[in-house]
Amino acid sequence: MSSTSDVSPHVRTVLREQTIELPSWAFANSGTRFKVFKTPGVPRDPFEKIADAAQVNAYTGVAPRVSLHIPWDLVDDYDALAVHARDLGVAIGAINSNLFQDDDYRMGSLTHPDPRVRAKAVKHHLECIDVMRATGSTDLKLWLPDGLNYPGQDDLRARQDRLAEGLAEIYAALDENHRLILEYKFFEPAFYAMDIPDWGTSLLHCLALGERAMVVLDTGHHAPGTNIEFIVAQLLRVGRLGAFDFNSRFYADDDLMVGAADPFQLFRIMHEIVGADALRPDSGVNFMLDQCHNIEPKIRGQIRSVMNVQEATTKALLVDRTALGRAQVEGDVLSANGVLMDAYNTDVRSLLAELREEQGLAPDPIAAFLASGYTERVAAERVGGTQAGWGA
Ligand code: PSV
Ligand code: MN
Repeated sequence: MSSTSDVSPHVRTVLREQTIELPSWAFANSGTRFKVFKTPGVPRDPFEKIADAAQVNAYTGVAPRVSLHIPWDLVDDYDALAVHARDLGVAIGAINSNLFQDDDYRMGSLTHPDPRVRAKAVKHHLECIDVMRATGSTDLKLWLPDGLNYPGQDDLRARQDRLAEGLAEIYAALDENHRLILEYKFFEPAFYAMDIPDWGTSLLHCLALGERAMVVLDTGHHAPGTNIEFIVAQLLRVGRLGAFDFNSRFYADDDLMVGAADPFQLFRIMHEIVGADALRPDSGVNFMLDQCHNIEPKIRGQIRSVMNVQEATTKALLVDRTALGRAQVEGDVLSANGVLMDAYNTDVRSLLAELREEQGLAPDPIAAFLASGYTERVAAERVGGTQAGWGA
């Protein structure tokens, strides 16, 4: 049985160095097409979103970056936003472009049959690259809603050609220290054929673009039953796993807290990450969350999510890889599976609490956050203005 009492200094160091990036939109109101519920104290602008994200970092110690979504996070002065973030102990992470909320994109963005619309979509990315320069961000993240609802609606191959052309223009505009990270999704908003439905399509485009183009794996973007850790292993093999958009799902792209629906899947994913030594800070894998907290408190939801990733990571680090390798070579199926299950079934919460205390943090981040009174304070302070929302 695995236990946490004899955890190696290496494991402790890896856990201390792990970082998880938070999405600015997780702190805004979100909902379903049925209802967006308002929550007192929700941020009214990107500065307040960053202040909330900084709380998550303050209590977990491992969430030092915030992804922005443009234009949801449009501000007049990005230098000021970056300074604000720095003052609160965080930095600006990936810049997400938005190709899904403009009427012009009804028939697609970078794949649109009309060159004017394609040029507009490229231009939006040039603006995002300017935001990257002002904020020090190094990842330009693209997700395309593009696709077809009906067979025959447009030419599948021509759309891939237009996409390749647009991506190449965007890639050429990046600075040397920038990466383009490209997300895929099997359905929604298009229902017949998405233009980047899977990791293979994303990877093909990344390979054509160049070394600084990488695939983003959003855990909610696969058909039920897909073996996601297999995709993780494949992308790591070819050095093209650029980032995760972590969340969890019961049905479709539910955007629930990572590790809530299927903690065992999250463990299996982290097992592949550990096996490929991809937890190293310089591995090139950005561990991001892409979640929406529709009914639960948002900051607390983010803290819980970060803790879920930490717990899965710790369990993956506890796998006895020597015993696993031996059992695999011997074809001892049940012992091999037993090694994994031993690690997965280990309670790592007290080890993580201990590590937090070593770093001068409270052992229980959620209790400490609740006791701080931050929620009540911002609810009293943030009156007037318009609460930010998914899509605003
Ligand atoms: C699309 O479903 C997606 O996963 C992309 O990452 C978007 O940017 C994000 O959701 C918005 O919530
Ligand atoms: Mn995503």
